[in-house]
Amino acid sequence: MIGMEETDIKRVCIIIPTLNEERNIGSTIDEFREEGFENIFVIDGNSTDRTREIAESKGARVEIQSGKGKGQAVAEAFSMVDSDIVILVDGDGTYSAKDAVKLVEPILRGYADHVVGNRFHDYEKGAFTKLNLLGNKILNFFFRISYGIELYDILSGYRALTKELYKNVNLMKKGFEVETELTVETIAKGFRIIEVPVKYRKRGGKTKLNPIKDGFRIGSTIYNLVARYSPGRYLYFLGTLMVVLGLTVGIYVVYDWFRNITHSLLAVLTALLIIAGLQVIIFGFMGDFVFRGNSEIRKELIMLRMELKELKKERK
Ligand SMILES: Nc1nc2c(ncn2[C@@H]2O[C@H](COP(=O)(O)OP(=O)(O)OP(=O)(O)O)[C@@H](O)[C@H]2O)c(=O)[nH]1
Ligand SMILES: [Mg+2]
Repeated sequence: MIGMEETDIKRVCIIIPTLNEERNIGSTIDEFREEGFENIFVIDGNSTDRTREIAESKGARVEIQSGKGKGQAVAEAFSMVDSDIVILVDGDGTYSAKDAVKLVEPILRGYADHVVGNRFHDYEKGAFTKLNLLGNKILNFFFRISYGIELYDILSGYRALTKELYKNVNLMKKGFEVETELTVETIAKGFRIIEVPVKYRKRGGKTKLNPIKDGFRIGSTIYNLVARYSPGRYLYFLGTLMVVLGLTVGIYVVYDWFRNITHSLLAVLTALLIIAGLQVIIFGFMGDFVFRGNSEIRKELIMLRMELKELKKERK
């Protein structure tokens, strides 16, 4: 394989969550094998078709998840594997194993902890339904304005993560919010995330995703997790709202004052809204400052803990 040594390939585990994917799981595993990956882990959601049988016959390790949902499956898989790097990929045949090297390279070179395959550069006709494409664009836009981070495909199912990261993400969401949560956990804990372009093919077999229900769930997850990344952002918003309101009332007060009409109470309200609003923004700013410092320290502690663990292992 171009760009990856055999020793590097051995450091990678491919994790595939599946639920009734008998149509695609076999070819998905075959493709990764062709690229040289031997460590393949299928976490199955109790499929009622031949998914597990096929995966096992292809030599993958297969486990049945203890709970329900893709999110729970991913969290459980992270606790069961121990490789330096994991690649997370859907078992529906939509991603190409040839792109795996693109995901792993930035990690091997040491400039990312989390690499996401961006599907929007090169997708097959029909791979996204119109609704899914629109929903994806809206959710990514919503993510960018909420977090101020330039990512364009936060819901991609194809990504690579370092051990430091996947052993330390806190995954509470059970379903299709898992990609959002993985992304937010990465930036909240101070790890580096980047995107690389990947191919995206049309799905064979039935989707498990409900675009409306899951779309809204993902949207509310993006909003609800803002506090994990930056608690101050809520306050920026509130403060800005107060200042804008204050300015609006203020303009009215000044306008009338030129016409010799005085609104004393409204003038007081204007001053209060603007001053309080500015204070709320400053509180948000200070809150963020403290939070970011903590997040740096947390990251350092995580690294230290991992290094200690490795040391202990070596001693044994
Ligand atoms: N273990 C497990 N896997 C699941 C579960 N739900 C979905 N999956 C798998 O997660 C992967 C992604 O699910 P998809 O239905 O393809 O969802 P999607 O990729 O967001 O949507 P599409 O664009 O329709 O493909 C697939 O490999 C599914 O089989 C679940 O509850 N448990
Ligand atoms: Mg899919």
